[in-house]
Amino acid sequence: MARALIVVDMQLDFCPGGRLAVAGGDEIVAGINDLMADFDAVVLTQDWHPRDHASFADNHPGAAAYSVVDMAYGPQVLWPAHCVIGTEGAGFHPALAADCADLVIRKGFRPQIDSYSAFFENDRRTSTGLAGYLRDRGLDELAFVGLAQDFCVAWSAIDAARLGFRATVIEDAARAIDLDGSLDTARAQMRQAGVVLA
Ligand code: VGL
Ligand code: ZN
Repeated sequence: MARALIVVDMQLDFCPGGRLAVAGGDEIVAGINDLMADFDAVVLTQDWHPRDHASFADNHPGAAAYSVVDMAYGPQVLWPAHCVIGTEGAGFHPALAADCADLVIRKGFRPQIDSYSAFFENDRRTSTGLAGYLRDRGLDELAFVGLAQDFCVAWSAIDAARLGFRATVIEDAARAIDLDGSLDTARAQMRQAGVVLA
């Protein structure tokens, strides 16, 4: 039984002052750093979008940020442009102990598909390769922290549970966007999928 800490999207654009800021996003950095020592492995995810990414409202003339459109793979929230490849906002929060990570997994780099989950892109089929990495290393118990609890953290934890990993979300070390009750919905869906909320 080996345990991995999966640190989701602790990037400047998701912290106060960033382009898709999550309230209190920077408050959890120190706690996440402290948690790292308790795990056999640390994986960071990094939201990593080309400028022409289909999840950006800017790339849909006339569409408002936070509206929902139908993509080939289903409904997609349109976000303000964020985590553009190579920009400062796509970088990790400078206080995050990113040097302690064994693996950094980037997601959302295909222009036409968003990727909330650390395991699958939003078409639910295109794999990021993370499950194979974890299985090869015998990491079967996963704890999720980071941003945002109701999107990337939740989708990652639900996929983990469905893939047969033991999945926990450490809620003290996560913060949510909370769009139209999305945090309550995500918490219910996580419980339903067998994710432990700690
Ligand atoms: C996220 C929206 C768009 C997240 C990423 O990290 O939760 N949310 N891209
Ligand atoms: Zn994104």
